Amino acid sequence: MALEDLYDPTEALNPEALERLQTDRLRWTVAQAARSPHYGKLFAERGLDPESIRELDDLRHFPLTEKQDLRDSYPFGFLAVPKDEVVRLHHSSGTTGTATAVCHTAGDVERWADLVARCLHMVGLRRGDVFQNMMSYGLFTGGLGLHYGAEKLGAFVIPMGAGNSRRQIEFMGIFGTTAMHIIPSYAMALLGTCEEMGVEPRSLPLRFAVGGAEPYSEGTRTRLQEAWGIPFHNCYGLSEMCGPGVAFECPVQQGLHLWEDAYLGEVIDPETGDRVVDGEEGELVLTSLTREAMPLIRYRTRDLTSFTPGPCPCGRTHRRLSRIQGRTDDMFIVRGVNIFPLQIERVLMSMPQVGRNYVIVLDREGYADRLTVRVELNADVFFGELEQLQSLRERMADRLRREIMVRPRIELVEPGTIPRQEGKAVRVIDERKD
Ligand code: DLL
Repeated sequence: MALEDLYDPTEALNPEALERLQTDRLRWTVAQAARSPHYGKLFAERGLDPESIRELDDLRHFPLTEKQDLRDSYPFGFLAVPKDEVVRLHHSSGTTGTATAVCHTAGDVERWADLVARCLHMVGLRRGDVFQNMMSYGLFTGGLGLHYGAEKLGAFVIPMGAGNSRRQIEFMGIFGTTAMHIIPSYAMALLGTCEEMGVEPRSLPLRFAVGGAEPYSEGTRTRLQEAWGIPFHNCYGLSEMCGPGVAFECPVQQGLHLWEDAYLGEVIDPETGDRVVDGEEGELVLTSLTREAMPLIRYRTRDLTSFTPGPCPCGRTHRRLSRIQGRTDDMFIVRGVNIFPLQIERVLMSMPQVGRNYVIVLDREGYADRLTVRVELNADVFFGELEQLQSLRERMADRLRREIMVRPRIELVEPGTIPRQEGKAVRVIDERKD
C-alpha cells in the first residue's frame, strides 16, 4: 500500500515501531488513569504504577476492569481530569443495568474524530461525497461519532439521525447521497420503505455504506450488499472507548482493523481470563492508549471475537478482529443449552425464502422452556402454496436444530409484521419468569 493513499502513515507502521508507540502510550495511560478515584485507589492498593510498565506484556499484572466497576463508581469515579476540562458526555441507555457515563476532553473528541476520519477514508470517503448519517444523535455515540469524522474529511454531511424512513430515501435522491452510516437491521428495514415508495435501491447514487453497533451475520451483510448494490463495511466500537471507530473493516472485508495506536487489544478466555491464541474466539479486552478524561485499563467488553491471523492484503499493519459474534451476556439458555442469537441469524440468512426481519421469543410451556423463532418471509413465498410453507417450516426447524441443538417452534409471518427498530435491533424477547 502506497503511503500517500493512507489517511495517516501510522496505519502502516512497522510492528516494532507500533509496539514502541504503544508502550510509551501505555505508560502515559497508566499515569493518567492513576488520577481517577477508581484507579488511584486500586493502583495504590496493588502497588502498580507507570514504572511497572517496561514492555507491553507487563499489562498482565493489571486487573481487568468490569462494566460493574463503572457502574459502582457512577458517574465520575473514573474521571481522570478536573470536571471543567470535560467538554462532552455520552451515556449508555442502561438497558442491561445501571447506565454508564463517559466523559471526553476537547482532546479526546478531536482524536476520536481523527480516528473516525481514518476509518471513513479507508473505505473511500472524500471531499465531494454526500454522507447521510442515519444513526441517532445525542447520548448514543453513533450519530456524533461519525459526524465529526466525516466532516473532517470535507464530506457534505447530512445529520439525519435515525428513523423517518421515507424522508431518508427522499433525501438520498434530492441530495445525491453517496455514502450512508446505518444500523444493519435498519438498513434491512429501509429496503421495505424503498419498496413501498417504488424506489429501486440500486438506482440511488450510493457508493458504499458503513454500519455496526449490533451483531450481524455475514449472510446479512451479503444480502444488504446485493439489495443496495454497494459494499457494506463493518464498524465496531463501544461508548466506553469513545464509540464507533475502535475497529473498522477495510475494503478487503476480511476482518476489522483494530486501531492499535489508540487501543491495545487482548482476546481472553472469558472463564479463565487467560489470553487465547490468534484465530481462537474469546472475549475482547481493551485498554485505551490516548484517552485523557476516562482512560480504561483492560476493560472487559463482553464482545466475542478473535484476532485474524496473518497480515491483511491491504497493507495496514494493525491487527484485525473477526466479525463480532455477539456478547457473552447475549447468550440465552434453553433447556440447558447455550445459544447465541447470531447462530440463529446465520441459519435464517442462508435461506433465500427468509425476508428482512426475525425475532426470537422465549417462554414456558408448563415447566419447559419454549423457543419460538418468528420469521418474516419474502412476499412471494408467504403468499404461495400452504404445503410449501409447511415444508419450509420443517426444513427451517431441522436446520436450526442442527445448529443450536434445540428444535425451535417456527412462526412464519408476512413481510413487515415484526415491529422494526430504528436503533439497535432487539432480537430476543424473554418472557420466561424465574
Ligand atoms: O454501539 C458504538 C457504535 C456506534 C458502533 C455506531 C458502531 C457504529 P454502545 O452503544 O456503547 O456503542 O454499544 C457497544 O455494541 O460492545 C458491541 O456489543 C455492540 N457492537 C458495536 N459495534 C458492533 C459491530 C456503540 N460492528 C456494543 N458488530 C459493543 C457487533 C457491535 N456488535
